[in-house]
Amino acid sequence: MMLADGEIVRRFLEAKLQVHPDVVSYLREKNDPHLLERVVSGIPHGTLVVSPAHLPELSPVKDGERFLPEPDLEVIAGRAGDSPEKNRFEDFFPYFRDRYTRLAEILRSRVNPVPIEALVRSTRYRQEECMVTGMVTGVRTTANGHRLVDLEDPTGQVPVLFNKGREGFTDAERILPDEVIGARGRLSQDGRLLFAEQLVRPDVPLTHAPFTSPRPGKAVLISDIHAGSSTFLADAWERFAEWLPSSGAAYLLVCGDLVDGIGIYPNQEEELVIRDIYEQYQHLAELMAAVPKEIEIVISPGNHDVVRPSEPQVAIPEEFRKGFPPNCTFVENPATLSLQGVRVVMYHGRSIDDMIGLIPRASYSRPEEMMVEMLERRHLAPVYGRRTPVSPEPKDRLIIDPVPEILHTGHVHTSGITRYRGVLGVNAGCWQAQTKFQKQVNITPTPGRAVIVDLQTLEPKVMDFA
Ligand code: D5M
Ligand code: FE
Ligand code: ZN
Repeated sequence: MMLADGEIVRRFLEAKLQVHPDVVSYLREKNDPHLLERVVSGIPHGTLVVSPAHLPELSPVKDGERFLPEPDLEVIAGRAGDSPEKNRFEDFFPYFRDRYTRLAEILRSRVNPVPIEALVRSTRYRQEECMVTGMVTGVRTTANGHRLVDLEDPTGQVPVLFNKGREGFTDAERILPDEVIGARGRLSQDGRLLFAEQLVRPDVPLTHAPFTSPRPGKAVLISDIHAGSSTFLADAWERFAEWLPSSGAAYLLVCGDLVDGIGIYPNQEEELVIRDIYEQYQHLAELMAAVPKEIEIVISPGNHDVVRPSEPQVAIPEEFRKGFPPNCTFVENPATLSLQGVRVVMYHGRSIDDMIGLIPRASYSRPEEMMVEMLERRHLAPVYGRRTPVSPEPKDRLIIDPVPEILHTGHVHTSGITRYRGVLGVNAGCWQAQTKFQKQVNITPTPGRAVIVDLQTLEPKVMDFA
């Protein structure tokens, strides 16, 4: 006996549900009364119309079949328009206070701090074990190889010494200026120095259990297209664009350096094939228009883009968005997205340069390690005022909170993947061959790669189109 359309519709109406014609024809084709019952009973409360999007989580549907899940994209932070186009804030005191307060709050689950003023003023704490939290206002390595830190909280400042003989000293070797840390230790007899026994970073909780999507969905992560550059790898991109429709991806995330820009470095004209900034974005628009329209594209800027360099960088302005298809969403740098509930922090990654310069044994060939450094500090750009310009807004938008499922960066043009306490870190690489500058400083890029992540398992796969 065949299931008739009328019967199917009636069954839904009994359950006070309307039903999309595609769902009716799907169920008719399947001709399975049990499947019909499963669908009806599995629809969430409050649903008015049953659409094809309801089906995949109820019955296993393979990618490439007619009923692909509908994309479910939400921008949680860093929506276009969130930040001012020009730097509005000059006072960095509120910025640092917010950074300290929020990171110290995260530390509070593991550190029970004494205000630094009380610590140094009162004789009560002399040679007692105690804890402090503070921002690193200065850090150096002593002649004997120890790490000496100036630690400051809103009440005062104290020097903290991390002995190189302590087990796990590499954590203190990596202390960066401006990061917020906790320290447990004993105060010297004169009360002028804290001998640290333990360093505590805000970090990702050990109990962090990443969310995974209950229904199928995949996201493709890329960055650093550098449209307009003479070193843009059109052939590799072509192969990527040919693969994309069959990838099963519902999302494409592009993490900055969309175009090569103009006037970014001296004599850049010599390395451009498109010398007009509008035309560079036009070219990018053409590349995006060739992406299947069912794929939601999220585009955030980087240091080569047309917006203010200080972070958070605003979304690409309207006047440069002509010709982009409607499936493009422009966001800020950084931005936090939800893809079917899986949270992704997109951050171009300029701070990686600063961290590689300051952290012993760090390398451009392993950008994933710097993503771990970010997660440990719960901050995308811990070092203030070097090569990463930050707009000192009253709320520090570069703090990593909440902890996402995926951290997506770019900028260094080398690919790297890591998993840290359940968080997947991805740097896909770039679409630009080695530039003259990178040759001079010995940066060997890994161009032509995309990373596809399964949102049900958070498993990444590197695709090489070079
Ligand atoms: O940066 C690509 C990579 O090259 C990134 O790791 C920084 C490095 N780079 C590029 N230009 C410079 C200059 N002028 N100084 C130092 N390091 C640089 P991208 O953002 O694509 O240019
Ligand atoms: Fe780049
Ligand atoms: Zn960059």
